[in-house]
Amino acid sequence: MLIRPYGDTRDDGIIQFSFTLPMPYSIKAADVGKQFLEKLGFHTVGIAECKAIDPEYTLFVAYGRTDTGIDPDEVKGDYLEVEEMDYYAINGLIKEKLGRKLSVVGAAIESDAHTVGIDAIMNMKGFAGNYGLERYPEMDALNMGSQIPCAQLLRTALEREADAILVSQIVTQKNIHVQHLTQLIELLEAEGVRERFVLVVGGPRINNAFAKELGYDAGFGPRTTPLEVASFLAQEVVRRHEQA
Ligand code: B12
Repeated sequence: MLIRPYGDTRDDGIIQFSFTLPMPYSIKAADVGKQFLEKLGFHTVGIAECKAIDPEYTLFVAYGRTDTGIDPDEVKGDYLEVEEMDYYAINGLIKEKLGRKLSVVGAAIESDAHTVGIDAIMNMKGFAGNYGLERYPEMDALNMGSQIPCAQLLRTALEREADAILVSQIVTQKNIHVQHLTQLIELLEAEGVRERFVLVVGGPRINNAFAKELGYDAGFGPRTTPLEVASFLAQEVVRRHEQA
C-alpha cells in the first residue's frame, strides 16, 4: 500500500525542509527558495523562515507538498534484525551457554580520532540509558580508544583471545573508512585468523549491507545503542560456540 508524508491531514504529502543556499540574503531570497523546491517537484510551497546565516549564505525552512508515495513492503535490504534482550538476559545467556566471559576488543582504527561513538557502546557509564559493554559482568571488554593501527588491534585481540572485534569509523571523507576497513580485513586474512572473530563495524555512515560487502559480520549505524550491540554479540558468539 502506498503511503505519503503526513503534515496536517492523512496523506496530504506535506514535508518540512531545512536547507541552505550559498547566496547572500536579499529581497528575492524567499522566491529563490520556493522555486528551487518547485523544481524538485513540490507544490503548494510555503517559506516559513528565510534569513542570512552569513554574508554569503541563506538558510530556509519551508513546507511543500508531494504527490509521490512509497510502498514500504517494496523496500528490501540486508538489515540486521537483532532480537533485543535486556542487560540481565544477556549476562544470563553468556553465563549459561558460553560458560565463560565473552571477550571483546574495540577501537577507532588508523587515522580516525573520534572516540565518542566507540565510547558510547563500550564505556561503563553507558549511553542512551543503557550500560556500555564494560559494565557487563559476563563480558571482558577492552576499549583501546582511537587512532589504533590495525596491527595493534589484531595483536591485542589475539592476546586476549577475543571473541569479537568492534571497529569504529566516523570519518568518511574521500572514502578513507573503506581503506581502513579493508586494511583490517586483509590483515586478518593474511594472518589466517578472520574466522576466529565476530567482526563488527559501526559509525554514522555505516549500515549492515555495506559492512557485509566489505567482509564484516555486521554493521551498525547512527543511534545504535549498547543493548543492540550486546544482544547481537551474545547471540552470535553463543551461536558459533554451539556450532563448533
Ligand atoms: C566531536 C567531533 C570531533 C572531535 C572528536 C573528539 C573525540 N574525542 O571523539 C574532534 C574535534 C577531535 C574531531 C576531529 C575531526 N573531525 Co569531527 N566531529 C565531531 C562531531 C561534532 C561529533 C561526533 C560525535 O561525537 N558524535 C556522537 C556519537 C555518539 O555518535 P556517532 O559517532 O555517530 O556514534 C554512534 C553510531 O554511529 C554508532 N557507532 C559509532 N562507532 C561505532 C562502533 C561500533 C562497533 C558500533 C557497534 C557502533 C558505533 O554508535 C554510536 C552511538 O549511537 C561530528 C559532527 C556530528 N554532529 O556528528 C564531527 C565529524 C564527525 N567530524 C568530521 C571531521 C571532518 C573531522 C576532522 C577531519 C576535521 C579536521 N579537518 O580536522 C577531524 C578528524 C580528525 C581525525 N584524525 O579523525 C566530520 C566527518 C565528515 C565525514 N563524513 O567524513 C563530521 C561529521 C563534522 C562535519 N560535518 O564535517 N571531531
